[in-house]
Amino acid sequence: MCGIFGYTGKRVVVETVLQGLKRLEYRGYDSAGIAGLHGDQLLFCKQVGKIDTLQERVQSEGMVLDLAIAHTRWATHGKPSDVNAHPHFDASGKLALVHNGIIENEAELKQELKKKGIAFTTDTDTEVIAKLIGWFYEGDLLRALKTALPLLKGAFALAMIHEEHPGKLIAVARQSPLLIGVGKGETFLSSDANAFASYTREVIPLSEGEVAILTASSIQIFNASLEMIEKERHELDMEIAAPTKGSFAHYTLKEIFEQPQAARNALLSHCDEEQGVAIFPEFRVMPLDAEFIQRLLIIACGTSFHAGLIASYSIEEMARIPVTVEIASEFRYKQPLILPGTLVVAISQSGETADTLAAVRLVKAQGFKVIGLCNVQGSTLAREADETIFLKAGPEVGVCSTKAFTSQLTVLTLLSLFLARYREMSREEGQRFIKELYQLPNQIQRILDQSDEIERIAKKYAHLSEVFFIGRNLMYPAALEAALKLKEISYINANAYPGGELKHGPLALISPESLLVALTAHEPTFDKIQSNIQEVKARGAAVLAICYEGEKRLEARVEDQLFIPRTRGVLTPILTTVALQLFAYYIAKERGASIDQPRNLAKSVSVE
Ligand code: F1P
Repeated sequence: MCGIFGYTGKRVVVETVLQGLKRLEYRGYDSAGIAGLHGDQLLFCKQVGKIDTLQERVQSEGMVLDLAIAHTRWATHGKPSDVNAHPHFDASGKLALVHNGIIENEAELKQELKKKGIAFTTDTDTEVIAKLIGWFYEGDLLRALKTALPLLKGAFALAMIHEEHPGKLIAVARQSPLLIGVGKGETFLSSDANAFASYTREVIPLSEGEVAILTASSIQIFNASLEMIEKERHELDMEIAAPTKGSFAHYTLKEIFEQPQAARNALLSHCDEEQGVAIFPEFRVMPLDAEFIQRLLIIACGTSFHAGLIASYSIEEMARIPVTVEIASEFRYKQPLILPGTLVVAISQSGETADTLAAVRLVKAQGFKVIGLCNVQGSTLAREADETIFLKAGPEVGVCSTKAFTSQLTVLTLLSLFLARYREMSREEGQRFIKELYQLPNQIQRILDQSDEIERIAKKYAHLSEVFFIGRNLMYPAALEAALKLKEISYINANAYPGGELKHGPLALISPESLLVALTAHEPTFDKIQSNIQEVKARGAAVLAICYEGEKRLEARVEDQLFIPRTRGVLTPILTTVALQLFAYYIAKERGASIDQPRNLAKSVSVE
């Protein structure tokens, strides 16, 4: 997490840097800070809170800089506070540094430095880096880095400036994203190319311990051994329209309402209606040799993991291919056994989730090819995967994933169709499937049209402190996602269980103060989930059932019902999710929560 932005060039530096930083606020928003050089003077400003507050202060102080680095923080070491906000400084106060990542051996290093008489003023691991580089500095920054960097354990990206090196931005990246934007007479540095894409399209990503020394008109890059190297420039082909909320109260609500279009975009150019098959024209080199695929391994975290879980049901049901879904942060530490014939799919909205990327590297090191499923062009996953399918959902700003999730499901359903057609599914069945897929955008719209009713029900339950979700079959992972959404944005303790598991423990928690949300729109397990509802009702809890339109069997048995259009089983999680996203949104709104930027979270989880 954390966002880094740097700039040197002819624009108004403070404004340019803060504008860039704002586009990185999704990476964390506990505190923000800026440091720069004015002549040979190092100036800085940092404080707890969001970038707007920093901007007001910087403007009121009339800060003017020749070049600058800036940071938006998601706290790892040390609580969010003015003192822990970046930049941090070496002992001389001449070096200012901002950091994204975690230094795993910060305690040992701090100890060592303290023994040498260096005093620390913050609780951060970042201050250790600054003090360490400062300790080795004798006038040559590169030389100091050569000694200091090998002592740091962990993944990190750094940007720094030094009073004795005017005109220079120094950048370092080891397994954390940091990209140089090459302009005409100006140079940018950012954790995400999107933040400078409106100024320049030419990009050099740093990686594997590389160091860069940047001026407005020159770029020098060194490998981890600090030998000068040449790096290729890439041309960005991402859209650059800055996202706005439009008439919506929150980005999250806007993004929920963008789902019909996002589904259309995900389907676009992926269906051959004539052949009743899905196609993936974006693959550059790797043919998807469906005949040879014997099993799938899906790797992801958070909401993307839930998308993978749901897909495992649809792929197994439709294509009869076994699928394993792994949480990347667990997978990478378990010495995984990957069998020949495995197609690996890594899912990540941001393409920057550190654990997912580490899992991808592990899989590739074992000689397997990886397909990335991601929303952000130019992201690390897009660069490192052998092939990438882009969701084309448009930028997702709200920290909780909404439209990207349903787009992931849509694309994964296409993958299920693709694999199924190479197995048993007939062309006619494939054609029927595509017809149903094409109805998705309108069906999603029909749920959005019920937002007033969903808000009414949400208000009724907004005071609760605990909510249970149940589902069976692929509605179980859909329940997991619904519970995650509610807890992320409303801070209600929400948990999801497979319907059959209630009796194995969770029923003990049910009381007349509980709400059970039952995901019932799955015909094969309807009777069973109905029995689960009865068991919960017998303990006095209220029940909200998510049902197919026209469902009468539950009318007299539950307090509330929300209806979704009837569709094929494997597509139902998408529709159920949209209804429950709105439910979570309106509960959070009623509780006055910070919906777009929930406490303690960030959009891109770039630390392990
Ligand atoms: C995974 C994820 C998101 C979640 C939040 C934190 O990110 O858990 O699902 O909404 O933003 O990160 P990604 O790998 O899909 O980008």
